[in-house]
Amino acid sequence: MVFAYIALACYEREFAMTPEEKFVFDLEGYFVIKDVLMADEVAELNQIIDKHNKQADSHGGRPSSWGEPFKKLIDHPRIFSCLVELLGPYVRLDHDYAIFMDQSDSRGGLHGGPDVVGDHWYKYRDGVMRNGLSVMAYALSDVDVGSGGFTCIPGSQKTNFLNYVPKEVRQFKRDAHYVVQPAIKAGDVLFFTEALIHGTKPWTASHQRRSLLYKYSPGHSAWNINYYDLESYGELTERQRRMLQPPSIGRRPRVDENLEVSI
Ligand SMILES: O=C(O)CCC(=O)C(=O)O
Repeated sequence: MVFAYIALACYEREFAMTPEEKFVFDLEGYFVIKDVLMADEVAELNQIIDKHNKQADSHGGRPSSWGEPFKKLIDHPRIFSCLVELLGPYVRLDHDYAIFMDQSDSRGGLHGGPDVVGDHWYKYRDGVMRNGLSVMAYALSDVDVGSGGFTCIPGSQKTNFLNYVPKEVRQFKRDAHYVVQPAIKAGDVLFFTEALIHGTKPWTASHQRRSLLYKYSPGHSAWNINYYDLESYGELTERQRRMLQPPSIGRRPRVDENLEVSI
């Protein structure tokens, strides 16, 4: 087990954020991590959703509790180093839900932004980036430019004029050059800070949009009022156990070290 952890740590180090990814995230407030899931893994998740008729949003409960392949996404090796880099070594999973959209479905307009609620923030100091509530959104179907879905104002995590975004732009009634709807492939993960102004453009593609949103907070804070019931998850790794803890400062173990368990 100790060896397994050392091997995992070495493997994950390979996925540390590159200087270019850090540059892009600091500049734009989001970035796409390519090919986190292979085609067969995406297919497996979609099959479970179809077979068990899993529902989105609050009707469907938490995807992290939909079975082992979904539980693995909490701290998938490809995203883990980014989480520690951007939310710190006490990062916790705050809540998770799915968004499924069929053609013509719409949801809310642009929202979020720096300091809108206490938990939406982005800070940089001395080479270190930190965020409040932030999202790893796993795409389970392709999103082309123009299909709709996740939309944002790149760089707005640092805006000083949050309330100056016109209402008609926020509601997608008028296009603006500074509003972007990025393309994402099934298996990619889009990371964004909730300090970014973002929202959901109506879905125009004929296939269903499927996105799993795993939302993380620094260890000392919470956005959601409901904490995870660890007992309902069956077997968890020590790292997952730490990441599902309710928020605290005192007696909080780091998620990235001293994970050895007896052999
Ligand atoms: O992925 C999306 O459609 C946007 C999600 C969103 O608005 C949010 O996480 O607050």
